[in-house]
Amino acid sequence: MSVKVFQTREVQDLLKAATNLDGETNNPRFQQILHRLVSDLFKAIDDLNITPDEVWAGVNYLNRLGKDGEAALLAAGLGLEKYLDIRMDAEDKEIGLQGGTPRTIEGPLYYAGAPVRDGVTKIDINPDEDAGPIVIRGTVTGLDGQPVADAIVECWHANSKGFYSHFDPTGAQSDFNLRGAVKTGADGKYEFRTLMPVGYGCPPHGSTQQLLNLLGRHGNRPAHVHFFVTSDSHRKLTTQFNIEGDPLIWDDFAYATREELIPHVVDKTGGTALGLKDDAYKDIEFNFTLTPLVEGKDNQMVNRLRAAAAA
Ligand code: MBD
Ligand code: FE
Repeated sequence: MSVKVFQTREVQDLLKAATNLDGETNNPRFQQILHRLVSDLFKAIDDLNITPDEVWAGVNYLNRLGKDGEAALLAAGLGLEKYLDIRMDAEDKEIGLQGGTPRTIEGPLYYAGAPVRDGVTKIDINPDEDAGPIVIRGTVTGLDGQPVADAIVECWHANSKGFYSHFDPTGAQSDFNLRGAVKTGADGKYEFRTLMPVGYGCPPHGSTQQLLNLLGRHGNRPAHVHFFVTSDSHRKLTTQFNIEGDPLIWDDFAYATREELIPHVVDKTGGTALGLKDDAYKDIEFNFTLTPLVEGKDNQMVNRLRAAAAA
Protein backbone atom coordinates (compact mmCIF):
# COMPACT_ATOMS: atom_id res chain seq x y z
CA MET A 1 0.00 0.00 0.00
CA SER A 2 1.34 3.39 -0.88
CA VAL A 3 -0.89 6.40 -0.40
CA LYS A 4 0.08 9.84 -1.65
CA VAL A 5 -1.07 12.73 0.52
CA PHE A 6 1.79 15.21 0.35
CA GLN A 7 0.23 17.42 -2.31
CA THR A 8 -3.17 17.65 -0.64
CA ARG A 9 -4.43 20.99 0.62
CA GLU A 10 -4.67 19.53 4.12
CA VAL A 11 -0.96 18.62 4.25
CA GLN A 12 0.22 21.82 2.57
CA ASP A 13 -1.84 23.85 5.07
CA LEU A 14 -0.42 21.76 7.92
CA LEU A 15 3.15 22.54 6.80
CA LYS A 16 2.40 26.25 6.62
CA ALA A 17 0.71 26.24 10.03
CA ALA A 18 3.47 24.23 11.70
CA THR A 19 6.13 26.69 10.58
CA ASN A 20 3.82 29.74 10.90
CA LEU A 21 4.83 30.49 7.33
CA ASP A 22 2.26 33.21 6.76
CA GLY A 23 2.75 34.70 10.22
CA GLU A 24 4.92 37.67 11.08
CA THR A 25 8.03 36.86 13.07
CA ASN A 26 11.51 38.31 13.36
CA ASN A 27 12.83 35.12 11.79
CA PRO A 28 11.52 34.84 8.22
CA ARG A 29 14.71 33.07 7.19
CA PHE A 30 14.23 30.48 9.93
CA GLN A 31 10.61 29.96 8.91
CA GLN A 32 11.58 29.54 5.27
CA ILE A 33 14.30 27.00 6.04
CA LEU A 34 12.22 25.02 8.48
CA HIS A 35 9.24 24.96 6.13
CA ARG A 36 11.46 23.57 3.40
CA LEU A 37 13.14 20.97 5.61
CA VAL A 38 9.90 19.70 7.16
CA SER A 39 8.29 19.67 3.71
CA ASP A 40 11.18 17.61 2.33
CA LEU A 41 10.79 15.17 5.22
CA PHE A 42 7.04 14.84 4.70
CA LYS A 43 7.58 14.31 0.99
CA ALA A 44 10.18 11.62 1.63
CA ILE A 45 7.74 9.83 3.95
CA ASP A 46 5.15 9.89 1.17
CA ASP A 47 7.54 8.91 -1.63
CA LEU A 48 9.28 6.09 0.22
CA ASN A 49 6.20 5.08 2.22
CA ILE A 50 8.23 5.45 5.42
CA THR A 51 6.27 3.66 8.16
CA PRO A 52 5.33 5.05 11.58
CA ASP A 53 7.75 2.55 13.15
CA GLU A 54 10.54 3.92 10.99
CA VAL A 55 9.63 7.52 11.78
CA TRP A 56 9.70 6.84 15.54
CA ALA A 57 12.98 4.97 15.23
CA GLY A 58 14.37 8.15 13.66
CA VAL A 59 12.91 10.42 16.33
CA ASN A 60 14.32 8.24 19.08
CA TYR A 61 17.66 8.20 17.29
CA LEU A 62 17.77 12.00 17.47
CA ASN A 63 17.24 11.82 21.23
CA ARG A 64 20.11 9.40 21.55
CA LEU A 65 22.33 11.45 19.26
CA GLY A 66 21.79 14.52 21.43
CA LYS A 67 22.35 12.59 24.63
CA ASP A 68 25.65 11.33 23.22
CA GLY A 69 26.58 14.86 22.13
CA GLU A 70 27.42 13.48 18.70
CA ALA A 71 25.39 15.62 16.30
CA ALA A 72 28.50 17.39 14.95
CA LEU A 73 30.30 14.06 14.64
CA LEU A 74 27.43 12.66 12.60
CA ALA A 75 27.48 15.82 10.45
CA ALA A 76 31.09 14.97 9.56
CA GLY A 77 30.29 11.30 8.94
CA LEU A 78 27.33 12.01 6.69
CA GLY A 79 29.42 14.31 4.52
CA LEU A 80 27.46 17.41 5.57
CA GLU A 81 30.61 19.19 6.72
CA LYS A 82 32.41 18.22 3.49
CA TYR A 83 29.44 19.47 1.52
CA LEU A 84 29.80 22.91 3.10
CA ASP A 85 33.46 22.91 1.97
CA ILE A 86 32.44 21.95 -1.57
CA ARG A 87 30.06 24.91 -1.56
CA MET A 88 32.69 27.34 -0.24
CA ASP A 89 35.18 26.06 -2.85
CA ALA A 90 32.59 26.71 -5.57
CA GLU A 91 31.91 30.21 -4.22
CA ASP A 92 35.65 30.97 -4.30
CA LYS A 93 35.86 29.69 -7.85
CA GLU A 94 32.93 31.84 -8.91
CA ILE A 95 34.67 35.01 -7.70
CA GLY A 96 38.01 33.90 -9.13
CA LEU A 97 39.63 33.43 -5.73
CA GLN A 98 42.01 30.51 -6.10
CA GLY A 99 45.52 29.41 -5.23
CA GLY A 100 45.43 29.30 -1.45
CA THR A 101 45.99 26.20 0.65
CA PRO A 102 42.83 24.12 0.24
CA ARG A 103 40.37 24.21 3.10
CA THR A 104 39.11 21.07 4.71
CA ILE A 105 36.69 20.40 7.52
CA GLU A 106 37.20 21.61 11.08
CA GLY A 107 35.60 18.60 12.75
CA PRO A 108 34.03 18.63 16.21
CA LEU A 109 37.14 18.44 18.42
CA TYR A 110 38.64 21.94 18.45
CA TYR A 111 39.10 23.45 21.88
CA ALA A 112 39.70 27.19 22.10
CA GLY A 113 42.26 28.89 24.30
CA ALA A 114 45.63 27.27 23.70
CA PRO A 115 48.46 29.58 24.80
CA VAL A 116 49.98 31.56 21.92
CA ARG A 117 53.78 31.45 21.61
CA ASP A 118 56.12 33.33 19.27
CA GLY A 119 57.07 31.25 16.24
CA VAL A 120 57.78 27.89 17.91
CA THR A 121 55.98 25.81 20.51
CA LYS A 122 56.24 22.34 21.98
CA ILE A 123 52.73 21.04 22.51
CA ASP A 124 53.13 17.52 23.89
CA ILE A 125 52.59 17.81 27.63
CA ASN A 126 51.90 14.19 28.52
CA PRO A 127 54.35 11.39 27.81
CA ASP A 128 53.14 8.93 25.18
CA GLU A 129 55.27 5.82 24.90
CA ASP A 130 53.78 4.78 21.61
CA ALA A 131 54.32 8.08 19.79
CA GLY A 132 57.57 9.29 18.26
CA PRO A 133 58.53 12.95 17.99
CA ILE A 134 57.56 15.04 14.99
CA VAL A 135 58.24 18.58 13.93
CA ILE A 136 55.61 20.38 11.88
CA ARG A 137 56.87 23.59 10.38
CA GLY A 138 56.53 25.95 7.49
CA THR A 139 55.83 29.47 6.34
CA VAL A 140 52.60 31.41 6.14
CA THR A 141 52.43 33.48 2.97
CA GLY A 142 49.83 35.37 1.01
CA LEU A 143 48.93 34.63 -2.61
CA ASP A 144 51.80 36.96 -3.59
CA GLY A 145 54.26 34.60 -1.88
CA GLN A 146 55.20 37.21 0.72
CA PRO A 147 55.44 36.00 4.35
CA VAL A 148 52.53 36.96 6.58
CA ALA A 149 53.64 38.39 9.94
CA ASP A 150 51.40 38.24 13.02
CA ALA A 151 49.42 35.31 11.70
CA ILE A 152 48.18 32.92 14.38
CA VAL A 153 48.63 29.26 13.51
CA GLU A 154 46.62 26.94 15.74
CA CYS A 155 47.14 23.21 15.66
CA TRP A 156 45.37 20.28 17.31
CA HIS A 157 45.67 16.53 16.91
CA ALA A 158 45.18 13.16 18.56
CA ASN A 159 47.61 11.09 20.64
CA SER A 160 48.79 7.55 19.86
CA LYS A 161 45.36 6.19 20.88
CA GLY A 162 43.51 8.48 18.49
CA PHE A 163 42.14 10.55 21.40
CA TYR A 164 42.10 14.35 21.71
CA SER A 165 42.70 16.22 24.97
CA HIS A 166 39.46 17.61 26.47
CA PHE A 167 37.56 14.85 24.63
CA ASP A 168 39.53 11.83 25.84
CA PRO A 169 37.20 9.14 27.26
CA THR A 170 40.11 7.68 29.27
CA GLY A 171 40.71 11.03 30.99
CA ALA A 172 44.42 10.47 30.48
CA GLN A 173 45.43 13.80 28.95
CA SER A 174 46.13 17.19 30.47
CA ASP A 175 44.30 20.27 29.25
CA PHE A 176 45.68 21.43 25.91
CA ASN A 177 47.89 18.39 25.40
CA LEU A 178 48.69 18.26 21.66
CA ARG A 179 47.05 21.65 21.09
CA GLY A 180 48.96 24.82 20.51
CA ALA A 181 49.17 28.20 18.84
CA VAL A 182 52.01 30.28 17.50
CA LYS A 183 52.24 33.81 16.19
CA THR A 184 54.43 34.33 13.12
CA GLY A 185 57.17 36.94 12.97
CA ALA A 186 58.30 38.91 9.91
CA ASP A 187 59.53 35.69 8.24
CA GLY A 188 56.05 34.11 8.43
CA LYS A 189 57.49 30.96 9.99
CA TYR A 190 55.77 28.64 12.43
CA GLU A 191 56.86 25.41 14.11
CA PHE A 192 55.17 22.83 16.31
CA ARG A 193 57.21 20.22 18.18
CA THR A 194 54.94 17.37 19.07
CA LEU A 195 54.24 13.62 18.85
CA MET A 196 52.96 11.54 15.97
CA PRO A 197 49.15 11.20 16.02
CA VAL A 198 47.11 8.12 15.22
CA GLY A 199 43.79 8.21 13.37
CA TYR A 200 40.54 8.85 15.21
CA GLY A 201 37.72 6.34 15.50
CA CYS A 202 34.13 7.17 16.45
CA PRO A 203 33.10 6.00 19.93
CA PRO A 204 32.33 2.33 19.18
CA HIS A 205 29.06 2.29 21.10
CA GLY A 206 27.94 5.80 20.22
CA SER A 207 25.00 6.79 18.04
CA THR A 208 27.19 7.85 15.11
CA GLN A 209 28.87 4.47 14.89
CA GLN A 210 25.46 2.81 15.33
CA LEU A 211 24.20 4.59 12.22
CA LEU A 212 27.39 3.89 10.28
CA ASN A 213 27.08 0.20 11.15
CA LEU A 214 23.60 0.16 9.60
CA LEU A 215 25.14 1.62 6.44
CA GLY A 216 27.97 -0.93 6.43
CA ARG A 217 30.54 1.86 6.99
CA HIS A 218 33.46 2.28 9.36
CA GLY A 219 33.90 5.39 11.47
CA ASN A 220 37.63 5.90 11.23
CA ARG A 221 39.89 8.69 10.07
CA PRO A 222 43.50 8.51 8.91
CA ALA A 223 46.07 10.15 11.18
CA HIS A 224 45.79 13.90 10.68
CA VAL A 225 46.62 17.31 12.14
CA HIS A 226 44.16 20.21 12.21
CA PHE A 227 44.95 23.88 11.68
CA PHE A 228 43.35 27.27 11.89
CA VAL A 229 45.43 30.05 10.39
CA THR A 230 44.16 33.55 11.12
CA SER A 231 45.50 36.95 10.15
CA ASP A 232 43.88 40.37 10.20
CA SER A 233 44.82 40.89 6.58
CA HIS A 234 43.64 37.55 5.17
CA ARG A 235 40.75 35.10 5.35
CA LYS A 236 40.85 32.50 8.08
CA LEU A 237 42.02 29.12 6.79
CA THR A 238 40.59 25.94 8.28
CA THR A 239 42.50 22.90 7.15
CA GLN A 240 44.26 19.65 8.05
CA PHE A 241 46.95 17.44 6.67
CA ASN A 242 47.07 13.68 6.71
CA ILE A 243 50.08 11.63 7.70
CA GLU A 244 51.53 10.18 4.52
CA GLY A 245 51.26 6.40 4.31
CA ASP A 246 48.22 5.97 6.55
CA PRO A 247 46.12 3.22 4.93
CA LEU A 248 42.89 5.18 5.50
CA ILE A 249 44.05 8.31 3.65
CA TRP A 250 41.54 7.74 0.87
CA ASP A 251 39.00 6.06 3.13
CA ASP A 252 38.29 8.81 5.68
CA PHE A 253 34.83 8.51 7.24
CA ALA A 254 34.66 12.32 7.29
CA TYR A 255 35.87 12.88 3.70
CA ALA A 256 38.50 15.47 4.62
CA THR A 257 41.39 14.16 2.50
CA ARG A 258 42.63 16.30 -0.38
CA GLU A 259 45.54 15.63 -2.73
CA GLU A 260 47.33 18.84 -1.69
CA LEU A 261 47.05 18.02 2.02
CA ILE A 262 49.38 15.01 2.24
CA PRO A 263 52.86 16.42 2.90
CA HIS A 264 55.96 14.22 2.84
CA VAL A 265 57.21 12.87 6.14
CA VAL A 266 61.02 13.07 6.28
CA ASP A 267 63.29 11.19 8.73
CA LYS A 268 65.74 13.47 10.49
CA THR A 269 68.16 13.47 13.40
CA GLY A 270 69.04 16.25 15.79
CA GLY A 271 65.84 16.06 17.81
CA THR A 272 67.64 16.14 21.15
CA ALA A 273 68.91 19.65 20.43
CA LEU A 274 65.30 20.69 19.70
CA GLY A 275 64.10 19.31 23.05
CA LEU A 276 62.40 16.29 21.47
CA LYS A 277 62.24 12.98 23.31
CA ASP A 278 64.45 11.16 20.77
CA ASP A 279 67.21 12.33 18.50
CA ALA A 280 65.55 10.70 15.51
CA TYR A 281 62.33 12.41 14.54
CA LYS A 282 59.94 12.92 11.64
CA ASP A 283 59.89 16.29 9.96
CA ILE A 284 56.87 17.60 8.09
CA GLU A 285 57.10 20.84 6.17
CA PHE A 286 53.69 22.29 5.44
CA ASN A 287 53.36 25.83 4.14
CA PHE A 288 50.16 27.82 4.32
CA THR A 289 49.04 30.16 1.58
CA LEU A 290 46.32 32.50 2.79
CA THR A 291 43.78 34.19 0.56
CA PRO A 292 42.83 37.87 0.68
CA LEU A 293 39.74 39.35 2.28
CA VAL A 294 36.79 39.71 -0.08
CA GLU A 295 35.63 43.32 -0.23
CA GLY A 296 37.43 43.86 3.05
CA LYS A 297 35.67 40.95 4.76
CA ASP A 298 36.42 37.40 5.77
CA ASN A 299 33.62 35.67 3.90
CA GLN A 300 34.69 32.21 4.99
CA MET A 301 34.53 32.79 8.74
CA VAL A 302 32.30 30.06 10.15
CA ASN A 303 30.46 30.50 13.45
CA ARG A 304 29.69 27.30 15.26
CA LEU A 305 29.60 26.25 18.87
CA ARG A 306 33.16 25.48 19.97
CA ALA A 307 34.36 24.17 23.29
CA ALA A 308 36.55 26.51 25.34
CA ALA A 309 38.06 26.71 28.80
CA ALA A 310 35.87 28.55 31.33
CA ALA A 311 36.89 32.22 31.37
C1 MBD B 1 38.06 14.01 14.31
O1 MBD B 1 39.30 14.07 14.82
C2 MBD B 1 37.81 14.74 13.24
O2 MBD B 1 38.82 15.47 12.77
C3 MBD B 1 36.56 14.72 12.63
C4 MBD B 1 36.31 15.49 11.41
C5 MBD B 1 35.56 13.95 13.15
C6 MBD B 1 35.82 13.23 14.26
C7 MBD B 1 37.05 13.26 14.84
FE1 FE C 1 40.52 15.36 13.99
